[in-house]
Amino acid sequence: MSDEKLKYPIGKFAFPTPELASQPVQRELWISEIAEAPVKLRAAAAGMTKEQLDIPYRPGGWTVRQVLHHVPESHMNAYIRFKLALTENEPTIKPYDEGAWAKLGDVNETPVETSLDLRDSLHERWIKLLRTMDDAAFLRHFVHPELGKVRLDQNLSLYAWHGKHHTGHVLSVLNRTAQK
Ligand code: NI
Repeated sequence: MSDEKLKYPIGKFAFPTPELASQPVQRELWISEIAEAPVKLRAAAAGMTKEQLDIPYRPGGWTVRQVLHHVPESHMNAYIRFKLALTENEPTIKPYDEGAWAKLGDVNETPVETSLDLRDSLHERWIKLLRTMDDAAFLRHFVHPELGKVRLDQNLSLYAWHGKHHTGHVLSVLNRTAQK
């Protein structure tokens, strides 16, 4: 399998146009994908052995264990960005070094089950928030220091992709190790 396919199992992310992102049907699809994502990742990770959890999803990449801890870390930041954009005028958000976070001590010390549970709770709150947002709320935005203005409906699309992206990494390790 090519390194590109290992790195981007469902393809690279591209922000949708503002026109597409503002369509309620499209938004609802992304919200549904975010709602279903924790169950899908949990299913992919279920029954993985300790050895499989320590396999990198690509040469030089994170291990499955690091991926499983990364997803709620990323989505906690995303949730906070949504709340900031909903409560402040064009807040500038704080990027974080996800690679450095993945190397901090808790990632090796914490059972992956804890991060799967954390994500369940987080997505429960996040989905409740998303389902209370009206059309105008989805047009609010935050400022990312590197990306510039990011509208919430377009950001929604990013996280619908992000969940599937990392589930793809776990499935790819499962498939490769099953063949051996
Ligand atoms: Ni990620």
